[in-house]
Parts: sequence; structure tokens; C-alpha cells
Amino acid sequence: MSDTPTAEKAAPGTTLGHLIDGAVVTSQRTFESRNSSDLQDVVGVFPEATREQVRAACEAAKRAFPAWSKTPAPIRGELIGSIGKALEREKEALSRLVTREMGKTLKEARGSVQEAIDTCHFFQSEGRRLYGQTVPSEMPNKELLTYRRPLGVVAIVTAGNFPIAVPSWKIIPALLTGNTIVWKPSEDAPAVAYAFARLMEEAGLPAGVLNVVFGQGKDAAGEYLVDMMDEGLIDKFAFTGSTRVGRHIGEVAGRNLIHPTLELGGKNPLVILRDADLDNAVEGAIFSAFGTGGQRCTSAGNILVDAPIYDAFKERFLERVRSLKIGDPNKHPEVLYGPFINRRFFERWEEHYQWGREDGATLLHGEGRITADSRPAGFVGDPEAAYYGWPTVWEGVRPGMRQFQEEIFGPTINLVKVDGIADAIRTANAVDYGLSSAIYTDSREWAYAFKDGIEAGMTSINNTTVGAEAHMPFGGVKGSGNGTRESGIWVIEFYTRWHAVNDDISGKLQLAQMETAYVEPKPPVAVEELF
Ligand code: UN1
Repeated sequence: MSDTPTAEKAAPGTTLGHLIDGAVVTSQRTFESRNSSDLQDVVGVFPEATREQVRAACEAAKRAFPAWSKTPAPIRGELIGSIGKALEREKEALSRLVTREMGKTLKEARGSVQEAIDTCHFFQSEGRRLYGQTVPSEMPNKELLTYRRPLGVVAIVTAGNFPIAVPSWKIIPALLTGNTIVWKPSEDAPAVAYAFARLMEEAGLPAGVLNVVFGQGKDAAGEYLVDMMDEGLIDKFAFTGSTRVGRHIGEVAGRNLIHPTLELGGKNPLVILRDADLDNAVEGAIFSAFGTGGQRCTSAGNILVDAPIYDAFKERFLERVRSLKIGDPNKHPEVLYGPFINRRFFERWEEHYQWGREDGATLLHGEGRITADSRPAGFVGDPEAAYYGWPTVWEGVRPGMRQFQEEIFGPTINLVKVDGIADAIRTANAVDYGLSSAIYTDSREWAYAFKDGIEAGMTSINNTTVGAEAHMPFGGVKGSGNGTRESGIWVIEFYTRWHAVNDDISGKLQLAQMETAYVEPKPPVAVEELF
């Protein structure tokens, strides 16, 4: 280990660089990444990529593709294994950086780094498996084979709420299958992205295989990368973020005949039926609604509670909400959630109070932004150091109301009364999204009816809407995506194309379908006439 070069710590205020073709590249314009829990604390200064730099990154990835795609898959797999080892070694420091930069708790941050490590473990061995098939031919002396081929240059744009786990779901399988990459990480978490990229470089990636360009999305690096599809420099686009941006990426990809991976929003239902274990359901509902301050695409959006237990659930749920610990997760490890990741999310969440009032929902708990004069009992620390939101609970919310339909991405939840399993399924499906879903019940029939009838990519029975494991297919239906899946064996389908090969050694022209030597059947046998 002693001869391993260690990363130098950037002096405060030093602008870090993009990674393009193995070189560190800076830009004239820069932006700061700040500690989400303490806006005075600058985590790092990052370059704002120009269109030319984004193009140069794509061209570097294109140049690196032939050699990387010809590197044997087991060798690429071993390199992925080295990334996993580097992540394991740096897990604690990386987790602290995740907490500092985007504001989730350390427990969650460690979980999210572990998710990236698990992804590396999974794909390390996948490098020894990328199976094709041998298929019998209908002609003699001819063999049919299928191969998985890489796609080429993959453009990746990711969100700030899972700044290492979700990028790893894209980057690791893309690399393993032989593609090269241009990654534009979230402007909310560039420091985590930078550290992750450095660890991937450490594992020995050749220059140009992974390029990272920093910057904002709109009218900036993110949009330039989308434009590169029209310049013919990109073969695959993978995006996690809003449905609105996802639709735009899908349109540009479509006219370029690119099949993008789009992991978009959610408004995830959590159903609690009359026979549920209420203690378990309350705990699950609290974490689904308020874990990560509601800033997961898998967070619960509506809690659908069966009429006979509505009042009992509401009382217990509110009791837990009143005592929630909230504050700076860097200083107070016991908090359930920290600040908003950025001001935009905060403002959007604040606006939903207006929607609730206009649509006639009833506010049960919450007073908007947490300030010195308006702080919940469980708040610890300085509320003015960042954007913190009251845990907010509504009732009287019905399908059709904005807050029922739209993803809000903050600490807020709607309690919706339903009557039995059929009404629960109907109400759960009354949103334009379909990412995750959950039901609490002891009835096998009701659980079965739910998993059979719910329109969602993921369903938990007696567990939360969050917490998908790293080797299961992740993705949604309806407005939550375009049917692509990430993780496990399923993701491989979206970073490779099938190549069908037929290998004829007969030495003559053999025409399938036209000259196939089917056996002629003999005259029919009528069993009745036999005896
Ligand atoms: C996201 O919010 O984009 O299932 C991903 C979960 C996490 C991933 C969330 N494993 O909640």
C-alpha cells in the first residue's frame, strides 16, 4: 500500500477540474458546492463546463471505446472489483462527504456508499458471465451464436440525492459491458462525484474511458451533453431526475434512435390495511415519508389508510411526527433527517402549502420552513444555517388535488382514507407515476391482490416504499420512466445490444426457410381404425 499515490487535499478555494481524456481540465467559470446543512461551509469550487469541453469529453470517450470494448470482460470485471475495494477502504470518509455535501444522515450515507460497493461486487463476477447463447440452426453444418456487444459512448446525468449509489448503477454496468462514459454529476453533489471519479481512476481506468464534466443542467453542461446526441457523439443516454427533463431527453434520444435509460419521479403509495401490525406500519410510514427528508424518488407521497383504523393510525403517526429529531446530521447523528439538498427543492416544497390551502386539504402538522421562531420540539442546532422544513402532514387529500398527484420531494405526506383493498388499489393507481409502492397487511389475499393490481415497478409487502436492494431491478412504470431497469442482471440489457451471428461451414449456399430439409410425414394414422 505504501507505494500507492494518495490524493492530495485541495487547498480551500482551489478549483478542481473536469476529468477529460485522463487529464484535469479547468474552466473560466466556476461554481461552489456548499454543505447543505451549513451554507457558510464551502465544500469545493468546481469548474462549469463549456460546450466545447463537453464535446471534447465525448470525443475522448469515442477514441477510448475501441480498446476498452476489446479488453476482455473478466479483466474489466477485475477492475470493477478494484473500484469496489477502493470504495470499501474509503467508505467512512466518503459517507461523511455525502452527509456534508447533500445532507442525509450518516447512517443513510453509509448505506448509500454500501449500495455502490454492492454494485461493484455484483458486476465484478458478471465480467466472467456476460453470456451469449449457442443456438441450433435449421441447416446442417451451420452454427448460430449470440453475443452481447457494448453500445459505445454512454452519457450519464445524475441527481444529487443519491450522489454515489445511483451513479454507480449506471457507471459500473456501463464500464463492465465495455462502454466508455461522459458523466455530468449533479451540481448539488460535485465533491462526492469528484471523489468517486478519483477512486475509479485509482483502480486503473485507461484515459478517456470515464470522463467527468461538472456544471449545471439547464443552458449548461447537462444540456450540452443532451445536445451531443444530435451531433452523433453519443450512443446511449442514462438519466435520473425529473419527469419533465426525462421527457425532453427521451425526445432528443428518440430522433437519434437512441434508447435512453430514464429513471424519473414518483408519487409512491403506502397502503395500511385494517389488519396490519400498526407498530410496524407506523415505523414504516415514518421512514417512507420523512427519511432523507422525503428527498428520495422512492419516498412515500400518499399514505392510504383503511377506514376502520384511520383514526388509530393517525393518532400514532402524529405522535411520532411530533417527536421527530431534525437538524444538522454532521453534528447530530441521532436526527431522522437534515436539510433540503438545495433551495429549489425547498421553494417547491414551501409552495405546496399554498396548493393545500387552495385545494381545501387539512394541515395536521407543519409550519413551513424551520426558523428560530418556528421550530418543532425535536429540532436541534441552528435552523438558519440552511433550509430545514417542518415535518408536514395533511389529511382530507383526494385524487385530483395537486398534492395528491405531484411529486414534492420534501418532508410532507398526505393521509388518505380508503375503504378496503379494492379502493386502496384504485386510489393508489390514481397518480401518473408508478415507481415504488408498499402495503402493510397480514392477509395473503390482500397482499396478493395488491401486487397483482398495483401499477408500479417495485412493491414492498410489510416494508417501506424505499430501500430497494442493489441487485433487484430498479425502475418504474407510467411517468416514472420508460420501462428501462437498473441494477442486477436486468441492467445489462440496456447497456448492450445483441449481435446474432450465423456461422456456415457447409461450403455451399444454404438458404434457410427455402431449403430447410423438413422430414415429410407419412400418411395419417387413425387410432380408431387400429383396433
Ligand atoms: C433514488 O432516490 O433516486 O430504494 C434512488 C431506495 C434507494 C435508492 C433510491 N436504494 O430508496
